[in-house]
Amino acid sequence: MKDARLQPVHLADYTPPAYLVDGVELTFRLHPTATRVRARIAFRPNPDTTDRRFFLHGEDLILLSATIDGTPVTPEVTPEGLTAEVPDAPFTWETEVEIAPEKNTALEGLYMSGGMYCTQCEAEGFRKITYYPDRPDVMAPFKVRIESDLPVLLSNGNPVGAGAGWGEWHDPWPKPAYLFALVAGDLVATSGTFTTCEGREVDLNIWVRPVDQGKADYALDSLIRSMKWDEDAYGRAYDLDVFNIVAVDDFNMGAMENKGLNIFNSRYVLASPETATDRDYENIERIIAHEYFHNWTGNRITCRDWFQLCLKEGLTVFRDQQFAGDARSHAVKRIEDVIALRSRQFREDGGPLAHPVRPESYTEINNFYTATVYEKGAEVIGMLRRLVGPEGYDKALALYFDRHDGDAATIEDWLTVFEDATGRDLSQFKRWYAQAGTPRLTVTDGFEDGTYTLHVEQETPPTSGQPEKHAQVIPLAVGLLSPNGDEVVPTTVLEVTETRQSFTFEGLAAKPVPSLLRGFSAPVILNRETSAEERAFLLAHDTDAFNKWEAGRALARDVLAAMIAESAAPAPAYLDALAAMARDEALDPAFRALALRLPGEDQMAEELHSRGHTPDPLAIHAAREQLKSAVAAHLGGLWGPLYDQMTCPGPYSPGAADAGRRALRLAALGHMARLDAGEKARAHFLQANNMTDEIGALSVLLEIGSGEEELARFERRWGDDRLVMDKWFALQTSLAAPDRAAATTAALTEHPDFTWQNPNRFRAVIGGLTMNAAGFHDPSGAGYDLVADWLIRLDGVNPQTAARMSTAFETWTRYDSDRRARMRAAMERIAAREGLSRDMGEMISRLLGAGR
Ligand code: B3K
Ligand code: ZN
Repeated sequence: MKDARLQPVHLADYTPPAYLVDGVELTFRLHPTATRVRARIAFRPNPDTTDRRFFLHGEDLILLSATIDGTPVTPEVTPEGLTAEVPDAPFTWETEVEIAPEKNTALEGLYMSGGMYCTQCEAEGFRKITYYPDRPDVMAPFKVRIESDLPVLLSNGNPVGAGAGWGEWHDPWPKPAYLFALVAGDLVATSGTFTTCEGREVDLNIWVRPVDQGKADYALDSLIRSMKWDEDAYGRAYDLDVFNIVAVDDFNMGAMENKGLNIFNSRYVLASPETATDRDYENIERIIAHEYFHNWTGNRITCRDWFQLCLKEGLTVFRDQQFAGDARSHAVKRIEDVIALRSRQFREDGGPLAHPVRPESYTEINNFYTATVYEKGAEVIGMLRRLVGPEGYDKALALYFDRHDGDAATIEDWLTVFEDATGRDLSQFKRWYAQAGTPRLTVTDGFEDGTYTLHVEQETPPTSGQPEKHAQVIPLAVGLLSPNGDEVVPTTVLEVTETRQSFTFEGLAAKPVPSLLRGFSAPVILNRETSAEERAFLLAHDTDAFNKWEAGRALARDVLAAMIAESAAPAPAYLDALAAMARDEALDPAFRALALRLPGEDQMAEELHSRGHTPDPLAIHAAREQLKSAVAAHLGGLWGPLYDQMTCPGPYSPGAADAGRRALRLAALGHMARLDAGEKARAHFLQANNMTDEIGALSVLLEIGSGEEELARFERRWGDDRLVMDKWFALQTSLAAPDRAAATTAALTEHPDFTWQNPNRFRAVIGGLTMNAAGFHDPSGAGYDLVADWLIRLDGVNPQTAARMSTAFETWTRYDSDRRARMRAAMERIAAREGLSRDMGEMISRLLGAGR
C-alpha cells in the first residue's frame, strides 16, 4: 500500500491549480490488454497563483513517451503521478501510455463489461486512463479519436467524423476530467429526437446490447420528459446536438452524468412489463432525470473540489425529486423520500459514519457519495426554498446559472447567490452544511385565554469529531386544527433559530390540535408526547397529506415499541384508524398502500435506540410479524373486496395511477396470505402478466415461509435474464427466516449464477442479507461472518463496491455487548486483510473509531 495515498485531504488546504488546460486531444487505440492512449494537452500557467509546481495524476499507467513542445522529456514518476520541469509559459504536453481495460476489475477508469469498453471517471478515475490534472477545477474542451473494430464508438460532445475502425468526437464545453467518457461496443440504439426551446434539434440514443433490444423505450420517454421539464421548471436547455445513454451490466453505482454520454447501470435503463417492476420503472425515470439534470447542475456548473460534492448532488437530487413529484404525486413522493431519508440518512447520522453535508476531510472521496451528501443535501435545499419562498428560490437559481455558468463553484458561491437574490443573511443557515447529526426538536404546548403557545427546543447530539453543536435554522411548518377537525390555522412556517424558543397563536376559541413539521419541512426528529387518540385524530383529519401519513406511522411506531418493550397487544386505536384509512376511497391507492406499510425493522431498531433502549432484532422481527397478522385479522373483511377492486383494466402501464392500484392490491394480498396460508398469492403468482405482480406475489409467499415451488418455477422461467435473476437472489436472502438467513445466503453463493464480481449480483445476494435485519443480526454471528468473508474477497477486486457495503456494520454501536463484540471482530478481521484497499481501510477505521 502506497503511503502518500493514505493521507487524508482537508478542505482547508485547498490551493488553486498551478497550470490550466486550454484543450485536450486524446487518441485511443483500444485493445483488451494493451490499449494505447495518446494525450496532447495545451497547458498554460494559472495567472491566479504563483505556484509553479507541475504535477499530473496518473495511476496504474505504463508511460511510453512524454514530450514538451515536441522535445522528449523524462518525468519523475511515482505511483500517484508525475512531475516534470516545464516552461513558465504556455506549452504543449504529449504522452503515450498503455493500459489494460480487461484486467480492470475495480470498474474505475477504462474497463470492459460484457465485451464492451466503457469508462467511469468520477471521482478520480481519469488518472487511470492518462496523466492529467485530475481535479474538478481544471476544465477544458476535449477532442477524442477512438480506434477499434467495434461498430459503435462513442465519446462526449458531438460526433465530428467516423470511418471504418475509427470515430472522432468534439466536446466544446469545457469540463473537468471526471466527466470524460468513452464507450465502444456492439450496441443497438433506441432513438428519438428533441427540439429544445432554443430551436436545437437533438438526436437521442439509448444504447444497449443486442440481447436487450426493445427494453429502452421507457428510458427514452423519461429522457424526453426530463429535457422538457428542465426547460419549463428551470429554463435550462440542452446544449449539444446529441445525447447518448449507454446501459452497462457491470457498474459500481446507479449511473454517471458524463457530458453528452451518460453511462448507466443496465438495471436503471432496461425495462419491459414482464421483467421490470413498477419500482424499477420509477427508478429509471428518476435516475434518467437525475443524470440529465446534472448537465446544468454539475456539468455546466461543477464543483471546485470534492468537498463541494453536495453542490451538485444535493441540488440535483432536489431537482429530480421535484420532477418526480410533478410527474407522479407530490404527497406520495414526499412520503417515499422521507422513508428513504430516515432509513438511510438518519441511520448514517446516528452512527460512527456521521459526517456533515460538506465533509471537512476524506481519505477516499468515493466513500463520501453518501445519503448525507445526496439526500440530506437535497433536504437542505428544500429548507432554503421554504425559507426564501418559491419566487426567491427561482430568482436565486436564475442568478446562480447566470453568474456561475462555466465555473467550478463552492457552497459559499451558492449561498452568496441566495443572499444577493433575496437579501437574506444565511450565515446561521450555513451550519446545515457543517454540522453532522440529526437535530432533535422537542415541542410542548400550552393554551390560555385564546392564546396557543408552542415551546420548541432544539438539540443536535454529538457526532464523531463534533462534540458540540450550535443552534440551526429550522423551518417548522405548522398548521392548527380545531377539536372538531377543521383547520383553524393553515400551514405557516415558523423559523426556529434558538436553542429554546416559543411561538404564539392568538384568538383561538379552543385548544387546537397541532400538526407539526408539515410536509416534513426539515430533516429533524420531532419529539412530542402525543396520545394515540391525538395521532388517530390527525390521521383522520389532517389536511397535510404527509402529516396524515406520519400520524399513522407514528402510531405504528408506538404500537410496535409497546409490543416489544411490554409485550402489549396491538392498540385497537391503531387498528381502527388503519381500517378507516384503508377503506377511504377518497384517498389515492398509492397513499393507502404506503399507510398500510409498517416501519421497517431497522428503522424500529433506530427508533428504540434513540429512545434509549438496546434494540433486539429478533424481538423487533417477531413483534412486526405479530402486528402484521393482527392487522390482517382485524381488517379481515376488507382484503378480499379491496383486492378485487384494485385490478387494473387494460394493458400494463407503469404510470403512477396503475402502480398505486397494484401496490394497494399487493398489500391486500399480503394480508390475505396470513389468513389463507397463501392460497390466493399462489394463484396471483401464476396469473401474473407483469413483474410487479409476479415478484410481489412471490415475496408475499416467502414472507409467510412458503413459496419453494414458486421460486423454482421463477428460476426456470427467468434463469437467462440477469436483472430478473438479481431479484430472485435478493428476495431469498432478504426474506429468509432470521435463523436461516446466513445459511440461505451461503448456499446461494454456491449457485452457478452467483457471478460475484458483478456488483449488481453481489449486492443482490450479500446486500440482501444485510437488509434482512433479524437475519444479519442473528445472535449466532453467522451473518456478520459471512458478510465479512465476502467483503474481504470483494475488496481484492473491487474496493469501491466492497467499501460501500461495509456500511452494513454502521449500526454496530446500537446493539448489546455480545453482538457488538461479534461485529467488531468481523470488522477487525476485514481490517487485517493483507493489502487492504484505501477505500476499505478508511471505512473500517471510521466504523471502529466510534467504539474503540
Ligand atoms: N455522479 C455520479 C456518482 C459518482 C460516484 C463515484 N463513486 C452519479 C450521480 O450522482 O449522478
Ligand atoms: Zn448525481
